[in-house]
Amino acid sequence: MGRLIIVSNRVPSPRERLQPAGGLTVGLKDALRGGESLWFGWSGNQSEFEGDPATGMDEVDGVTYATIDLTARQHEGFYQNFSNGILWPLFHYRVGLMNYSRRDWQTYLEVNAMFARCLRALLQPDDVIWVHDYHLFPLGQALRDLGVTGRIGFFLHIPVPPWSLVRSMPGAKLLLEDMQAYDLIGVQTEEDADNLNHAFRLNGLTERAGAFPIGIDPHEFREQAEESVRREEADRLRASLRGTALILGVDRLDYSKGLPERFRGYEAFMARYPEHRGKVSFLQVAPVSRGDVEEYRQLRCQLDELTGRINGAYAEFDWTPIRYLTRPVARDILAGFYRMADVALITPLRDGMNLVAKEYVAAQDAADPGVLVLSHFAGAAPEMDEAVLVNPYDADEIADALHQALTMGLEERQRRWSRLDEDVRRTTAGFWARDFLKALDEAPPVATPPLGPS
Ligand code: ADQ
Repeated sequence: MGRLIIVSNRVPSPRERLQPAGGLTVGLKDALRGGESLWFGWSGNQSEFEGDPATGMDEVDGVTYATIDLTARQHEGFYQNFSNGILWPLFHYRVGLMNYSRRDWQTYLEVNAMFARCLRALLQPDDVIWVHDYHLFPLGQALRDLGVTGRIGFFLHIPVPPWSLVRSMPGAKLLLEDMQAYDLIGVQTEEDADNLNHAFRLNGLTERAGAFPIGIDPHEFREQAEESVRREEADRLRASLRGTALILGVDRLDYSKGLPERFRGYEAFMARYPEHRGKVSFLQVAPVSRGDVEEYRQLRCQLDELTGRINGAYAEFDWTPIRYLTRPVARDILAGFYRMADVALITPLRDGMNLVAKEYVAAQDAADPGVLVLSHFAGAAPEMDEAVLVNPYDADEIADALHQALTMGLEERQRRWSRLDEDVRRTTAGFWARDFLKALDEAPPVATPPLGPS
């Protein structure tokens, strides 16, 4: 078995590698630990050097980290504008927020080709390559163009809309064709796989997508939550609640997460269920991400206004309906907050998976579990139908769901939670990575290695 090569836009920095990990890092931990492995991607730094950058290498716990810098121009065109300003909204079904420019498309292709050249120089013949996410759709083809014939897999962490929507991006067909270079393409849900395979079919290409829902490390997260609920921060939060029920939302500040709609849902809850006023507290933690993109600035203004309006209308001199934080809270502290929360309110308009939903379940106390209120449009929803599922666009439905969750008896909470927990414990991050890599190994190969000397 050759080395496992992980490629993602960002490689965790030496500091990030020491912190409790979320998302991709957790998912890959098992896979990276298995044998010799290398993780390649952008360092997070900018340099002014135009031309192929030098690759920085270091090794931690048997994993080699290989990183390159981007220039300010590449960072803007490839990362900010094309990946976050075009692909992100488009794949979250928000064509109207897509700011397409042909120049950014060129920079996107240029950076992918550069990634391929820098990575090619590090490769050995029997390496297995696993490329992650929308920043790197064309990377597989760029590697094939340089003569790489080994296994290359791709995993997309975000949703896949139908082709009729994706095709509104100029160049979409080229991306689809480039994706044929991958031996296997993993997406989060059956719906995503159907949409992508249908797009391939409509364009006369081969279907290569399969559903591989990502998970968490529930054992580690539960331990973290049990430990963290005894920490000083949890004590302070508990004291400040003064017996009110805690509704918790945790997201990156992103328009895909449905935050204004969620706040309006809470506002409807305050209006229509006055008996809960003064008896609940809604804590929303939403650290600013991508703060330099215009749509994200607008979202922040909108949330500032909504919070002010709702608090202004319903607060008492000794009670505040919404506590809204745009500063980050460390994951190990949040784990304790999850355990304390009576309700998790997770209502994305679209989400590839949403690992916060799974972390909330893992953090619960079996003797007195909280209730998960989850959007139908999170990738996690098809697996988590014991949650109280809501349409995030319907403020009244959110209000009803909050009332249902807060008045739910212990027996029903335990019944729903234990089914959710079973699923979270079965489909772990380690399982996800192993399952994908096994399927990649077994997929019909796209490229055949040249015959060696006879
Ligand atoms: P994200 O959009 O970042 O990820 P999500 O899956 O909810 O969304 O979170 C990933 C990780 O970040 C989790 O471990 C979570 O705890 C952490 N996180 C989220 N908000 C946080 C906050 N406010 N403070 C601290 N930590 C926070 C993308 C896709 C998702 C997909 C993941 C993994 O958008 O749909 O589930 O990748 O594939």
